Amino acid sequence: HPVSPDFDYDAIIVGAGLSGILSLHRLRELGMRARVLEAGSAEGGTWFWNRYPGARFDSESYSYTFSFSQEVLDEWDWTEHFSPQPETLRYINFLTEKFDLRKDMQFDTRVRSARFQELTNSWLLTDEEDHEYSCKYLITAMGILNQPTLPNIAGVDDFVGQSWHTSRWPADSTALQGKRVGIIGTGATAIQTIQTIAGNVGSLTVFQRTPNWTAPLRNSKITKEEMQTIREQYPEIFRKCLESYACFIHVGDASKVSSIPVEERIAQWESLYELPGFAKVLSVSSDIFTDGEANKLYSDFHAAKIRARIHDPTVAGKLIPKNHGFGTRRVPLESGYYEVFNQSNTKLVDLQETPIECVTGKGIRTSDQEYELDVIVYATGFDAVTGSFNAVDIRGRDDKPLKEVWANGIRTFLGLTVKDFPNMFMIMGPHQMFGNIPRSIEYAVDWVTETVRWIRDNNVAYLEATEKGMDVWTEHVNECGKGLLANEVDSWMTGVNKNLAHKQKRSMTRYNGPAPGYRRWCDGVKEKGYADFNIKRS
Ligand code: NA7
Repeated sequence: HPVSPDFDYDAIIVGAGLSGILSLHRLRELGMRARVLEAGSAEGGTWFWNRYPGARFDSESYSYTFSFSQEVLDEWDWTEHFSPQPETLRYINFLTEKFDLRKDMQFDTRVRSARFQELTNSWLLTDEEDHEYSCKYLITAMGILNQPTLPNIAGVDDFVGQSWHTSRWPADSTALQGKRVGIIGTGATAIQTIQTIAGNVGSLTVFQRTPNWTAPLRNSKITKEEMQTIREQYPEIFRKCLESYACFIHVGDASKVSSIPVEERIAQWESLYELPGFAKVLSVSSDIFTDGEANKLYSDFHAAKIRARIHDPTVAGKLIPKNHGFGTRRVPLESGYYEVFNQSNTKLVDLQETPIECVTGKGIRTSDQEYELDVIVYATGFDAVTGSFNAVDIRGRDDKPLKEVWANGIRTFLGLTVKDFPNMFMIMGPHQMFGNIPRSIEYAVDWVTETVRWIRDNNVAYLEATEKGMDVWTEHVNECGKGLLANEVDSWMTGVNKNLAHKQKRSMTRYNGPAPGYRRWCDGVKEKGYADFNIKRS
């Protein structure tokens, strides 16, 4: 029974990644007519677009899996502790088929605008081919890293060889064989790419502006028997994730670095270093995230690990970060990354010593020489978090652009809603808990679904955040971020992208408090009958 017979759909969901898939499934359970509009030619979102060699989870597959369906948990087998992209995409295809979601998904449809219609309290969307779609609820499920950015370097278009951004990797996997390849960037994406392609290319030149801290992933296969054991542990895994600060399975440690005798501390760090996944980031004394001295000690420990793996001490020195401590940017995990720099076909170009001047027809020119290349790979990151919103002309009440509302800093209520944008709900919007993303998606989708159900069952036309709600929440988000060393460092997580003129200053893009606290606050808003919202009765 459609609730909004005057509109094309009850709800439109923008994006067919994990957020969009779950939103569609949940809204259909409510009996709603929902439609997913997706720019890509199939479902998958981040895992559809990012097909670069070596793309994989840095979190345990079984902690990143959706927990909402016992049947899926029973039927789906993960084959690696840290799933590679093709397997994750197959998992998403499996979900889509299992719940017969594709019939309500429209691919190759890039949404150009979404405008709130005050007369009818509805949303009107247009795509790039000028088709229009009307709906009562607008659900944004566009992902936090979906607008790739190329470097703001002169000559990018002059290069005569092949070049691409990592999130637009060509289908031909032999493209790099024997070629002279240059890669710009040393973020999580570059690290996975570099360690995977270095053995196949003719030569590899890595252009590094800022080195990153990275440590061993320690991936391995999951046997059928092991998967059975994991399956039995699912309730425990999800409980641990729910109780932890950022929804990961790794248990945090509230001790202070300085409170542990040196020998004991080193022994603890050595054993964490041997563990798979983020244990070495999340299970260490948590004051490494807030106390510069504690952080320095732990950073020195990792610097020694890096030095021990690189033959040439000068190269090792360049690979060790100097201006930010371990864990103050997203720590990528690696499998043989440092050893690549011991290979004779690999060269590290330190752009702090010799900055790039331009891309030329033949390759890349730095301040001291020109590197001739056949292929340039841009692992240069994304216009993160707000980029996906800015790519669509979203306008609320009085035709007010969302861009304008956020021009002087992001403001939201719960990271889920914005004043003047009635019935617009954001899955993984700014100011939301990111951490272990699928856990955060499941919470946000459930909150939004229950809210939409409440709107329907109470004959409400719309819910809209209030000015006060946005003030209180934005202030809370800012408070939670105080004292974290990560917020004193430029990164996509602090809203900085040096390739974009408007993203040179740090901003609070994400919720930095504990996930259980985030959920308590959002649950409280529901329990109070949404009294913190402006409610318009039908
Ligand atoms: P990131 O983490 O934003 O990394 C982008 C990298 O590209 C980073 O090393 C940048 O150096 C470098 N970069 C960007 N522009 C330039 C220019 N103009 N010149 C030289 N170097 C440049 O993106 P990723 O795709 O690696 O990872 C994104 C997230 O995906 C990651 O955190 C995981 O959560 C998954 P900089 O540090 O800015 O000096």
